[in-house]
Amino acid sequence: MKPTNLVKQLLLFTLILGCFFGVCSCETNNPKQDKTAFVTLKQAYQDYFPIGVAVSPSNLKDSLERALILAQFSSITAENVMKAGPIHPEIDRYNWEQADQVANFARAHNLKLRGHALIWHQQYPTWFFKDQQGNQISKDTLYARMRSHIHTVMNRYKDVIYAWDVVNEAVSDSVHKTYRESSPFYQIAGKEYLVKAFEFAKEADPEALLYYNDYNAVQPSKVNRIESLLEDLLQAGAPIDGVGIQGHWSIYEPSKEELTSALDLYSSLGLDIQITELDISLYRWEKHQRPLREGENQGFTASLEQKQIAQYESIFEVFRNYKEVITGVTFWNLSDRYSWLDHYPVEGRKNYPLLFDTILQPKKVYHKVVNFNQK
Ligand code: 9MR
Repeated sequence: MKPTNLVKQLLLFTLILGCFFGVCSCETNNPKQDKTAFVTLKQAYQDYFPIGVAVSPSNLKDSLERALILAQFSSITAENVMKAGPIHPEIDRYNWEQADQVANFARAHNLKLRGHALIWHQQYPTWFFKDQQGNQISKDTLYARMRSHIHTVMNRYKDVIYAWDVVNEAVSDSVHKTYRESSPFYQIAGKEYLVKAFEFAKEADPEALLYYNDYNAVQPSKVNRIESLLEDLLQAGAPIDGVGIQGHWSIYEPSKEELTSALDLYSSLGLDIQITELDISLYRWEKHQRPLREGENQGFTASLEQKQIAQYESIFEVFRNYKEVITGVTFWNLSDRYSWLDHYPVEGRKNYPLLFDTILQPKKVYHKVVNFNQK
């Protein structure tokens, strides 16, 4: 065995014995903590909601990451490989390989699988909106393409995907507009495309739960716009089951009050709620990409860590109180080894937004999230 493999095997062994069954990394001087230290996320929340994680095929190939996923989570979402761009690169060609790897992993290990995402103005294939001459297609052609895409993808994973993000991020970033009018879907069909997307999804798999999914979904300035969109859908009779609150939050927001009032509002519409893309950034939310500023890459300081602990404790307390309306909580990425926030909105600004550290060990905040009964 090569030394690197030996090191890997040893780490895997410690991870399995230690983190998953509680002998290594907890606050071992505290006997009270020891008693429950073996609890995993999925065990701690089994009476509340499934705990999920967004994965890539490379997570599933890495033996340590794979073990961590299996030990801690009861649900997965494909981070990228089921989006229209990767999965349907040409009009008459689907690329199933990577999406199948995620689906087969869920099938083999009996994990719940969320489908992400059927209709989105990003990561779509360029052919989707153009005819052979490169001109914009008509509304009827758009609907035919949407229908065929939605049916084909949903049919393939019907046996394993229980919930789909049917439409993603269709609300405008401007406070003056409800709909994202720059979306090619909107430009061709207006807001009716959302209703069609839900109708096609319902036809394809009447059993699947169908969600509208968005970011900043508890931010006071956006909640009302998402509410208008949802009301439009409900009024038009769209078969929507729930709303996905992405949960790309930070140590600065949201407050408990913002979170609870958004949960109250969405559930008052009769919709189910899932937290679909949770992470707690060390930095404030910014929409636009920009270069790194000097001194900005401060690392994971003790003070930031305390703020992150406080924020995770606060939001999970709310989640637990709302277990009747929240039917799933999914983290966006597995550990601080890699997060999309290492690249966005500032390329190269390392972030530490998750419960596991860069070598996949549970962080202090992990213990706070699982040992909530010990307060
Ligand atoms: O995490 C995803 C990242 O790898 C992709 O580059 C990016 C492309 O836009 O999409 C990220 O996931 C997004 C998700 O699909 C929808 N909500 C926002 C997520 C973070 O951007």
